[in-house]
Amino acid sequence: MADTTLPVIEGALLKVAGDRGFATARDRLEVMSPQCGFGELGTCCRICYMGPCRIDPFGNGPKTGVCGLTPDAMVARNLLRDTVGGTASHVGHARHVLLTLRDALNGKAPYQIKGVSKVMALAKTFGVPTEGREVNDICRDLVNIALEDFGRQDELPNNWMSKRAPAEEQALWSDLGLMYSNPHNEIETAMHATSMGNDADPLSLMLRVLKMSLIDGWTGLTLCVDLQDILFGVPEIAVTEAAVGVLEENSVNVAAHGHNPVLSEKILEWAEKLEGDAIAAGAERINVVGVCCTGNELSMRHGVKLAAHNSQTELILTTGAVDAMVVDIQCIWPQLAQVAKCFDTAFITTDAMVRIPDAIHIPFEPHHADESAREIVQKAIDAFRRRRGKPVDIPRHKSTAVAGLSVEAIVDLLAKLDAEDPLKPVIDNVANGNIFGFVGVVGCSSIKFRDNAMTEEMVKHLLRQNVLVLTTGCTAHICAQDGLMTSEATYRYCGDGLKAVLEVLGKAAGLDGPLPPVWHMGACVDNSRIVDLMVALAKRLGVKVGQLPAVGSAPELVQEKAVSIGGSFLALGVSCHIAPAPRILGGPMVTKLLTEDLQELTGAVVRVELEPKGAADWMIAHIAGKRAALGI
Ligand code: BF8
Repeated sequence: MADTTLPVIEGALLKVAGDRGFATARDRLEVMSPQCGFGELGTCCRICYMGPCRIDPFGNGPKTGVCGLTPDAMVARNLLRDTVGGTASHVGHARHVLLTLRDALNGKAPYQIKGVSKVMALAKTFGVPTEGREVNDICRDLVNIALEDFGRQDELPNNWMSKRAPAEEQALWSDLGLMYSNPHNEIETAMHATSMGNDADPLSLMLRVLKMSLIDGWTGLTLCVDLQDILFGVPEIAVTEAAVGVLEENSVNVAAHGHNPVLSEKILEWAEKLEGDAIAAGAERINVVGVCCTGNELSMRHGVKLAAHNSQTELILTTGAVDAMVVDIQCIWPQLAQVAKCFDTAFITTDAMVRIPDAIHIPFEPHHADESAREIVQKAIDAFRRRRGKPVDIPRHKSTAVAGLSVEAIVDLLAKLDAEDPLKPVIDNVANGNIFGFVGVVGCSSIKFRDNAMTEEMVKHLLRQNVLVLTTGCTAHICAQDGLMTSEATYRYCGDGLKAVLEVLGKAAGLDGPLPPVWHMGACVDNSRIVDLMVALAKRLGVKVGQLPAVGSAPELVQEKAVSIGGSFLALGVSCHIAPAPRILGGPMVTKLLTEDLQELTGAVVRVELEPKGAADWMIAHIAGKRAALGI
């Protein structure tokens, strides 16, 4: 990147790794560069064994694959497989939570229902009777409705989508043939359609991309989050801290990394239960810290401190201060086991799907959650015993951060201003321009963009223009580490209109200052919370979601999951900024479809901007267009 504004925390972490002689992902990327141009354009196909085929759309080489597949079909097919990868990850996570909830209700898994209010709200949505019934019975009905979605073969609309998604948008999706029934069947169909000799029509393939993304949105995210809230509680506003400085030299540091709170909630519980053992081992306490999305889950519900986002995971291990890193699913770099080995850190995998050479594998499944969690925390205490007296190097940087902004927490807060009509203060301030618009800044942290602080800089440009930023995933870590989830950030970065609104909200929340301008709404699955908030605002205004002055942005895309999440925003009519470019540029028709013509289908477009200011400027202009269309 031309501009180097390396965030101070990254700088400190890279110095520790360098001082201690570790090569990092940056070094591995450098050796790898330049990366494959065909891959970047999306015109590399290795689906059949007549290939691999490579099309250079700008040169004089082959214009189709050996089978005659066109570049547009090739990029669309590859994009669909990316989307399947993302959707399968979230749907798998959702199903695991569903089965855990079912087993908990049947007394076969040691979890209790903590989100009674969520059970009641969902019962209303799904028409489940509540009068005179036990919470667990109501919940069993909800579980059965969810289970039906995973088993049905009748092609009737998916329960969760048809009851949770807004009706007008569903009518559009129905017209476009995007409604779905059983998510598993659709994942199978998409893999089948993209295997050699099936769908070769780029438009048909791109509609499949949108359909797969909707499955991600309504089953992978919404169903998952609804059920997680039932099991673990609906997040409430809480103050936490973020960045590597949350590690404590004299405590047993347990880093929970991955995505699924079914594991991390138990680790937290057993860390409390085994505190005495840790003290007996010479530690001050057990310090559970959060990494990536499971960290976000813990910070949202318990105020657990956030240690690192994805591109910092290997770096925090080089401090030598992490006694155990326990991981579940998704975004776990194999390299972590190698770094852990150098420090005698207990790097513990727990899911049969995530086996990594040199890791300690302790199978964790909900039926025996307590036994496994106890063993894992015990391993951390043992590792602390071995670490005592050895040098650690923990950069002191950290920031306070406000987390826990679930839609329910936001509405509760707004109800203090207007109990009858909680969304009215927001609507009024959007109408008068104090809130110019909303951007959901979501997704990953990428070493390709960290050196110019892409996310932080882009967010600051948005705040100056009175845009409220909603965030999840690793971008939430980035914002938290940079102090963007503090009252000071409101004073320092926001335009006057947004500052005034946040001052009123901060007072209502009982904070010492204004509410922060970047709202931590959770993990990547919690993007459904951003959607829920937008749906509620649109409903209150009587418009479609796509008409709101709102945009999505994934400024540091890494994972397939971010692709399918982006697709779910597009299907809702919410335009998305993205960096780097998705791997479609070798297909001119697909590129035009996503950047222009999609406007005619769903009302949304994709925009690639690689620099923070360019990205913010485009979003501001796009929001201005939406405002003008609304007449505000
Ligand atoms: O689901 S933001 S790098 S940790 S994919 Fe992964 Fe990306 Fe981080 Fe969470 Ni989301």
